Amino acid sequence: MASRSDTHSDSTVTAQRTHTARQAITPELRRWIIEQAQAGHAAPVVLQSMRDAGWDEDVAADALEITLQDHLNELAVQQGLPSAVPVPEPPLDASPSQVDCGDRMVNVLLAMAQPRIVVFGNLLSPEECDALIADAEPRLARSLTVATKTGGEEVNDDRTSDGMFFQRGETPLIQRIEARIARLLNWPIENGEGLQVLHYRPGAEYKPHYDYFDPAEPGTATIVKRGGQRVGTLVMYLNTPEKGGGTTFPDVHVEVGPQRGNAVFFSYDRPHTSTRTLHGGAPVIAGEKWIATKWMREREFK
Ligand code: PD2
Ligand code: ZN
Repeated sequence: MASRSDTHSDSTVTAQRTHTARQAITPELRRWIIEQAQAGHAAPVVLQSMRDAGWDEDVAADALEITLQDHLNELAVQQGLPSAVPVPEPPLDASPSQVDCGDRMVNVLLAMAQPRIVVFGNLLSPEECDALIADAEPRLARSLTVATKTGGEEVNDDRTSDGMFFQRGETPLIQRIEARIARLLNWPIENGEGLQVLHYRPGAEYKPHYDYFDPAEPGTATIVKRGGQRVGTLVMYLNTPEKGGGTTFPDVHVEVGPQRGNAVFFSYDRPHTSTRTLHGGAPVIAGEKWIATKWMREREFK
């Protein structure tokens, strides 16, 4: 495959290819692909058959992926799961070591498919981390979480940190970071909630939880009127705690070590445990921990 260096042309090419693939998926092709999968033929074998029949490799791969994903989604919905929706996604198709975010090259340190987790290095400079902490510190209060029972906010014993929210675009620094994140994750700035800064002291933690709003809770309908569901989370580490304070994903036994300037991203295409995005902030054992979190919604968060 051609190597591509610019992220804008990268996403344009991907979008065109996906469009071509969607157009090419006739009902007959769709039926044939599903039959191949049901007969136990692995994706590379099916792809080779399509190439032998004259298909362009990229378009065939996209058609295969789209068809199988749509089919899996239909099966999931038939079983009562909420429907899958588009999610933020960094441009990692060509396995780049870095993503050009306009004003900064961000390193890709780890990428996991299921659950979708990507760890980034060098997202924020040390000066940006220090400035976020300094701007947030005078405004900290005991953290509240969204109360899905009522749609309001509440103090939560599972989250023993202090926190505050910046308004979206509140300062030039926040604007710069939000624009960088939008490029990194291919997701509109307008769909992001305001940046939240959290401070954990020794012993403080954030017990495992999901970031989406539980559709079974009575307050969720009110919460999602503003921007829809949450579909992605970016946790940015503003300092390096001495011991403890990792971000854990208990379903897959993964722990991300907090390092100043780095970040962990994860997405969830339906508000359901099948996304395996249960995650928590492990207790800080020594030192303190500062993070900034950007949650992304389906639509504009006004
Ligand atoms: O502090 C963390 O690592 C953490 C863990 C779980 C942050 C969040 N969730 C969050 O901000 O949603
Ligand atoms: Zn969380």
